[in-house]
Amino acid sequence: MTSTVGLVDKDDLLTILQPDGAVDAELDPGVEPELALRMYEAMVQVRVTDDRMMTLQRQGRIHFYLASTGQEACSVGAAAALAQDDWVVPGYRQLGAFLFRGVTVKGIVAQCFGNAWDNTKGRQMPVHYSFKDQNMVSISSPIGTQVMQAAGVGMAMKRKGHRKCVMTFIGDGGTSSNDFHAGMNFAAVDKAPVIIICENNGWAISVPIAKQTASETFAQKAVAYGMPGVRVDGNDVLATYKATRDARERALRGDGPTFLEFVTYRLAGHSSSDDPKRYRPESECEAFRQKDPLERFKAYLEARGLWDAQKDEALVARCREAVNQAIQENERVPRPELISMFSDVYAEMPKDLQEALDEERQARGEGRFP
Ligand SMILES: Cc1ncc(C[n+]2csc(CCOP(=O)(O)OP(=O)(O)O)c2C)c(N)n1
Ligand SMILES: [Mg+2]
Repeated sequence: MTSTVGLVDKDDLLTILQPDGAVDAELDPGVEPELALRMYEAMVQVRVTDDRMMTLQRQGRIHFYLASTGQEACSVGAAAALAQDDWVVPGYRQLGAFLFRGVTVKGIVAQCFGNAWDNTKGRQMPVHYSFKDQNMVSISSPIGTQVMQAAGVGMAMKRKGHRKCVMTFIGDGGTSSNDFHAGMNFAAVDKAPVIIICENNGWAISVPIAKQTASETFAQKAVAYGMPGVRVDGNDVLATYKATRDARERALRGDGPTFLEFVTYRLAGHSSSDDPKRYRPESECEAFRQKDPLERFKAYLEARGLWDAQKDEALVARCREAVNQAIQENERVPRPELISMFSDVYAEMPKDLQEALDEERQARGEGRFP
């Protein structure tokens, strides 16, 4: 299969899927029908979940949300290229990776409510998921830190002789952080099995990429660290899948890390606290709406005879039902037990913590938050 390494300049862009669903035969990763359908279903579930959860935030039923609308092909394509025992150090726009790796919509919604079903026990901001069973570590809010964490995980894997890899995500804005540079350097010097994906969505809240970097592309940064870089069409799920699969093969061969720039666009606001109309023209979004990753992949599935309008309608309805049911169930779940605030840190609770807990219990009556 044709090598994709070295596509780092501004005219380079690994693209496999055409807007009409046609495929570049030379680059086609040959995804089996079952996997292709799983990928599409995850992408639709992300779109529908984001839409519903954003409305929930506007209704005041959760206090924060962050969507990945327009970027679904990045997380899903990359996650589909991994094995289940690989590890992921995610950022906050990786709902697709969580769902693809088997996290349930119910678990996602619980975390956004911060209730007793939330496995982070209400200690994290909404959308800052962590699912141990899926080898997905807790999302760190300070941007860039994921790259250092992933470099460390990869270095540990190498020392333990594990034949697996770790994948991490960062935004275009995150590449200006110290941790990005330190993580890239450690991973490359150590030849650690790490895949670093930069989702270049054009913006870091209100800062455009022209003000973020003087490099012509983000992929070029890989060259300076001595690792392969690839500039990938992030709205083409076959391209994100293939680039990640190739990077994983290199990592498992012992050839070290790869840096992938997924060129995409953030169609929604940065988060529920942001209004993008204040800093960017609507026409910019329109250009990317024409490159919708879902429409493109749907056209491919239809061209392969795997999909039609009726199946699509049924899938969207199923995805809506999944999220609506998850909300209904989660809204009835109480807050985490008071004791959870004091647990998980020490094997045996120290005296001062025990006293604080007793005081809280006395002040609040029963063992729950009021
Ligand atoms: C170290 C640090 N500085 C600032 C912030 C506040 N902040 C949160 S997201 C963000 C922008 C990130 O942009 P980008 O990396 O492009 O990711 P995107 O949101 O576009 O996916 C900023 C500045 C933070 N979380 N951490
Ligand atoms: Mg960005």
